[in-house]
Amino acid sequence: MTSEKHLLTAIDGSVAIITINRPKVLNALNLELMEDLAALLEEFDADNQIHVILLSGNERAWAAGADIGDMTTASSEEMKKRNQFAVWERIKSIQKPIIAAVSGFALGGGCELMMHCDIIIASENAKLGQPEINIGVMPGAGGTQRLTHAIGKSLAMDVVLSGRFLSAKEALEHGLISRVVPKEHWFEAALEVAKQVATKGPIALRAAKASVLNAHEEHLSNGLLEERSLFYSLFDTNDQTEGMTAFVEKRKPNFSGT
Ligand code: CO8
Repeated sequence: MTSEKHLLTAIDGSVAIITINRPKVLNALNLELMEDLAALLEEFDADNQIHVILLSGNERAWAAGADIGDMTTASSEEMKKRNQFAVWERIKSIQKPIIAAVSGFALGGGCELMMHCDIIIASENAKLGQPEINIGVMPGAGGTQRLTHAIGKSLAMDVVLSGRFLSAKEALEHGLISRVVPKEHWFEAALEVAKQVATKGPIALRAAKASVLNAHEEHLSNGLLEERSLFYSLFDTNDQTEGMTAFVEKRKPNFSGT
């Protein structure tokens, strides 16, 4: 399997477990990882022995976002050519339930990936947010849409515009995540939920997932396209280059508004 390095897999009964494994960069999501993740999800989606997929990170990070180093000098045209969102569409199309086991940081693209999952089990230490604004851009993989849908306009604006992180407790209170579990056994608790869901009828599981998603997908499409277009446009600004370069150089950005 091409994904051995940055994605680990295991099978527990009818639960497939995928672990994001780039701990040195807090599981930052580069394109290669995302391609392999989509391929693995599709593989498990087509496997009759698998009923539920559990997607996990490590204790310190679920995923701290898209890999900033990959985008620092990219122009809007280059970003469009990369067509990175095709892979997110594939993840969106997975029919079996995906359960997220989240500990530590779930930020930016990491938070967006988390929101593509169907049940989100978070450790009490989880820190969730869309801090793209700190590096001169905005969410691009559905963050402004799914977050707003989940927690409402006022708090979503706060999170997206201030870049602040939500605690697991706050996220639970506002409906972003499904359950908060003790940090000592966050993974086991999520696996337990996955195993329990996996005992249900697989056909009914797929139908129920599709139906719940239908409750808001209809309104999602236009919002996602508009978000993507705005996200791309920011890659023609000096503030994007400065914001991302500052992160890589470990200094505060000096935004010029150009
Ligand atoms: N990309 C690349 N490297 C990262 C990222 C990232 N997103 N996050 C952390 N790292 C690296 C750090 O550079 C550092 O590397 P090194 O040890 O080589 O210096 C290592 O991970 C550990 O990080 P820190 O030393 O910064 O750890 P701290 O505990 O001090 O801070 C934080 C943890 C707060 C999570 C901090 O690392 C941080 O702010 N990270 C960036 C968070 C962020 O801005 N995420 C959004 C990224 S942009 C995005 O996701 C856009 C998505 C658009 C859709 C996808 C389409 C492409």
